Amino acid sequence: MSTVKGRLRIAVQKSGRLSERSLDLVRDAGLRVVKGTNDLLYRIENAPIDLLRVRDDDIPTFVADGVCDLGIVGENVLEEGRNGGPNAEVVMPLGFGRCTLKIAVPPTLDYAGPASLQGRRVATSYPRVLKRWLADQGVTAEVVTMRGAVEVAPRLKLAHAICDLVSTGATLEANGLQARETVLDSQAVLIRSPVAPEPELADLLNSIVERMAGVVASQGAKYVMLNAPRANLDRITALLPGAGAPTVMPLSGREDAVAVHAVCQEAVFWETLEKLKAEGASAILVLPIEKMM
Ligand code: PRT
Ligand code: ZN
Repeated sequence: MSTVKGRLRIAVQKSGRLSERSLDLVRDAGLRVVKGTNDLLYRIENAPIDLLRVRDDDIPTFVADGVCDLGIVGENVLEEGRNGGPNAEVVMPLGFGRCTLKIAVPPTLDYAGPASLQGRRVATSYPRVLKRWLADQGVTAEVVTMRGAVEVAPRLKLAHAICDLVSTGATLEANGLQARETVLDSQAVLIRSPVAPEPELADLLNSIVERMAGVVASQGAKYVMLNAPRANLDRITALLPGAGAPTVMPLSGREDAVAVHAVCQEAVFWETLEKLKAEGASAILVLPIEKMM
């Protein structure tokens, strides 16, 4: 596959856990996605960009080789793809697709730390990441590579332990396995090719990256407006989570109170509102933020 002249390419997972959220991010960055005749390629209607829809395992290589300019993939897949060749650069974490690569063992294995894996067999779909971790721990174990259904390996006596992705932990529990070590914390990341795009496309590429950064930054962020008694202003602004310098404005006809507007970078919970009220804040409004730059 080679690059198409005059068009940028973004690699996204075709179908799987990251597909929906990846498309949402592309759309939220203002790109209008139209399905092509070909399932592999979606076109962007309002910019010279194509979305290449592939298996997630292929995304790091496509981006590293410059076949795609950007890609959205799990850190776990990116780390597994590292092979000493050219690498895609991580632009930023995207806040979705969170999971943890963990070592899990059946209760029959007496586990007292990584040394308990010495000389044992460990099944995984992430052999490279696991081998690096075992080496860091100074443990020699046999790594059994499985494409899927890793969690059944101990029951089938294929392995003594597993190293697999966990999100809720339900799969481990259903298979009677206990998580013992964290090998890697992962989430979806935006990656960028080390190969520069055609010069005419460089500005477009940077603007897409910037817009995506804006979308990610505004996720979970809220705009908070409230009225505060002057006397408690410091205590009230201290309660606003992740707010930089809030805007403080006079309220007409009221000497004792001011209006406070703030962008809160973190979630605003009911508990926070209750504490604000207890400090005398009133007319509290919490609004979603659509875009931020
Ligand atoms: O077809 P393609 O190769 O593109 O997809 P895939 O089957 O390789 O991957 P997919 O779609 O299952 O996952 C894509 C990415 O989502 C992964 O690479 C991770 O970055 C991320 N992700 C987040 C997860 C999970 N959460 C997750 N829970 N990927 C897999 N799982 C599996 C895990 O392997 C285990 O079997 O879910 C099970 C455990 O889930 P819990 O909730 O029971 O703990
Ligand atoms: Zn995959």
